[in-house]
Amino acid sequence: MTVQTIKTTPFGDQKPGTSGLRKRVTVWQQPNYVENYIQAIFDSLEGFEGQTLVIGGDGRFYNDVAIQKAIRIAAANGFGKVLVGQNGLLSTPAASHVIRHHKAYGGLVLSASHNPGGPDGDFGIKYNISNGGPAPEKITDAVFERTKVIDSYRSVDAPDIALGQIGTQQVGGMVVEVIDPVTDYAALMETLFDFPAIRALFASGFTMTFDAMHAITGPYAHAILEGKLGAAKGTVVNGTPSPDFGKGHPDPNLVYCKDMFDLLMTPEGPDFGAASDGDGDRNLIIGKNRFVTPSDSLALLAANAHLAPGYKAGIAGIARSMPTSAAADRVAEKLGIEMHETPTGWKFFGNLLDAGRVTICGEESAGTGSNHVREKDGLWAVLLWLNIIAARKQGVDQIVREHWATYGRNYYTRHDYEEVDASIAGKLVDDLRAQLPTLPGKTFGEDLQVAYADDFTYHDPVDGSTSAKQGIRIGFTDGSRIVLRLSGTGTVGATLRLYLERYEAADGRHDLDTQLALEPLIALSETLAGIKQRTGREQPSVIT
Ligand code: VG1
Ligand code: CO
Repeated sequence: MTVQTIKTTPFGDQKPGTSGLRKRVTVWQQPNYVENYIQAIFDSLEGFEGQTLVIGGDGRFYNDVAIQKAIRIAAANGFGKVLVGQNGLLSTPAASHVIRHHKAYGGLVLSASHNPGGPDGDFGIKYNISNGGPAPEKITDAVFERTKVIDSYRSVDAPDIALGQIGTQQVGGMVVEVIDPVTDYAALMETLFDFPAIRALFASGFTMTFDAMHAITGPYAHAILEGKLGAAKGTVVNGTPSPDFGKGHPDPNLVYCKDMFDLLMTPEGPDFGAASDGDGDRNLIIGKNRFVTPSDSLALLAANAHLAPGYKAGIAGIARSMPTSAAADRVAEKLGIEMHETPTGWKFFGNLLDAGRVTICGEESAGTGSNHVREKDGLWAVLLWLNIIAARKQGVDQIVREHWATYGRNYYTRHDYEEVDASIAGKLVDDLRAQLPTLPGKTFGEDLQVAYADDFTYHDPVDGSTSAKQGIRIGFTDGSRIVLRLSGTGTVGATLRLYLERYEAADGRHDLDTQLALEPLIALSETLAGIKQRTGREQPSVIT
């Protein structure tokens, strides 16, 4: 094998965000852009000679091109083996499982998740470590530093791998094994959930629709829901991955899954609806006449997890990202288990999961998962919901209502302002941060008294690391919260995310319209931050 060392010059913009490096496809298409980034990752790692690297992506445009480059660079850098999903496909949770199951050194996950794909869309690359989870900040910071000074990368002169062909091939001295992307993952799901009970549920006439959004979960959902669990053919819709997601936006929320929501609100509709995003790590859950907010879903899954065989011994603890509602905190309190609040992004859950301190984690952005992998997992959440429905013999609406009647309800919404001018957004956050010391003790309106106001700093209890400036929190004495932060996954301008929460006790009113219930907080956040006034936007781009 002849390793070539090829000269290159650095790009200034290869800073990984909340979940890897995400850019417009046209940015990735610049000569050496992919090569620089992958070489910078390998330059930031040690001891991988002869080890296994997992590679797979969500099938979006440029996936195949980037994978061929990655394989050659891996060979030239001395990896012993690459495991790659057939046709370059692996959902993000499946990639996490494959890394763990095959004891790989790490993996490259190629995706821009819920962002649109295609020649004008987004593409991304993320590095995951041997526990199967996203690299911690220590590594992503090192990668960024390396990208600023990189002057060469290594590759081998070898033909493309036949990604469609299951089995073993060679690139230079390195073995490349093309694996079925679904098999290992489906087997794992079977160990966690009561498949016979879910099969019986479908056999009894229970109906569901699962929208794969033309993205990665199609093959997984076909194999598991329709194949192993006997859901009717046609349960999975938009189930063939396409490079541009059928020109859609593979983000499973009420904006992009409006048709499914409407269907679930009609008497003729199915009993249960779910969807997942571009790379398969998010989930949307809608029961008949009942949308479940992701924050509530986290709390409900944690409270009922023991009904599934994989969690029958109970859960060790729960972690949620800071902007996620405190609904799960009440479950943890009742169960007498640990509760952790972490910054946004799954990489912050890894240490807690590895240390066995938490079993279930979740984010308000439609991400839930457990210690079975080190990524959030869309289909896992759907299967746990099905397991709970089968075990409790109740519909989603009834399960949700009983939960609120026990724990109270956390009304919750997120308002996103997308593609805002970055300097306006930055100044807005800076100005709000400057006001924070003056807020505690102040009362707004009749009864909104500020209990604390800060910019969230996380102290990782496992490795002692600190992550500062993770988002502004303004908490009130009645448990309400206003949270504001800038997105770390956008590719154009800045996205402002405003998160609002209000607690209503177990014997309180649980049937209010969410936006109305949160109206005083929405108005107060405009007074404090002035998003509409400063950006000139009349409305948020997305309300979840
Ligand atoms: C968003 C979400 C965050 C999630 C991240 C990656 O990040 O808010 O909760 O972990 O996307 O999800 P940000 O920085 O834009 O708010 V995915 O499905 O892109 O891997
Ligand atoms: Co995703």
